[in-house]
Amino acid sequence: MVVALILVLIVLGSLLFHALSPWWWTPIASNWGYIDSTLVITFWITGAVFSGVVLFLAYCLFRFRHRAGHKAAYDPENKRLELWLTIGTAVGVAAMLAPGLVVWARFVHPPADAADVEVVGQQWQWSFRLPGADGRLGRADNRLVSADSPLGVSPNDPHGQDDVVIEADDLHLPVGRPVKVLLRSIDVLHDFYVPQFRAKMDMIPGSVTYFWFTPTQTGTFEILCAELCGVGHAVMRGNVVIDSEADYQAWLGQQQTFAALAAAQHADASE
Ligand SMILES: [Cu+2]
Repeated sequence: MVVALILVLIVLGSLLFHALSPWWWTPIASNWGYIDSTLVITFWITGAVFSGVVLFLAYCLFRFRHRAGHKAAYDPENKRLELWLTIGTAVGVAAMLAPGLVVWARFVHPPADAADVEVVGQQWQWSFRLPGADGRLGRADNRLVSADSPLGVSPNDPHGQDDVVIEADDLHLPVGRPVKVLLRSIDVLHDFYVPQFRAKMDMIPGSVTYFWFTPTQTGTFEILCAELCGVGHAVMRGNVVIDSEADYQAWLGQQQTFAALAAAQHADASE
């Protein structure tokens, strides 16, 4: 009897905690409202199943409690019940997985007008690269990482010369324009995650992963590394600053190109 009551309280407590929790997600600042909807569907299904199963258990504890003169009946198999439980579980699991497949397909198919932005992870900092005036990122390879080219941008690819290289600083992006985020890692697994954009993806040394999003709010949003990447993992932070178009152009005008950075390195070295 006491256990049945505790079970009911666990269900009520869980529902209240969910409804009143202060640790809810941050306000969304991208187009990925779909991802929130998918999570809400999962909460509804898992919440309903959790409440149903635990309340059923409490009911059984109460209804079939020991009473003098009552004897338990043994019913080893019930084909009809098993059939309905199997169908119910299959429908529930499919309802949780199907929306995710639809959202994922959209997440990795950038629109044709999305601008390329490269994010490079390394222990334990973020760097960024934007295509220059030619609109194309130059070739990059981890084997080309050197003092002259800390991100491994090839000095021989003409498309790379005008690339804007932003090292250990904030990335600025214009509001309302879709971006294709190209993710690279120079050393170990990292994961680029900005909670307000609802978007994250692993960065794998030797390959380029990508997703896209459209920032919908101006402001400063913190980047977290969401893949345990060594002792400095927790301090691997940065910011994405979403600007108005004019602020973005002003910021872009102050950034240095790969060619200018390489020239400055050589000038330093020859002093
Ligand atoms: Cu990391």
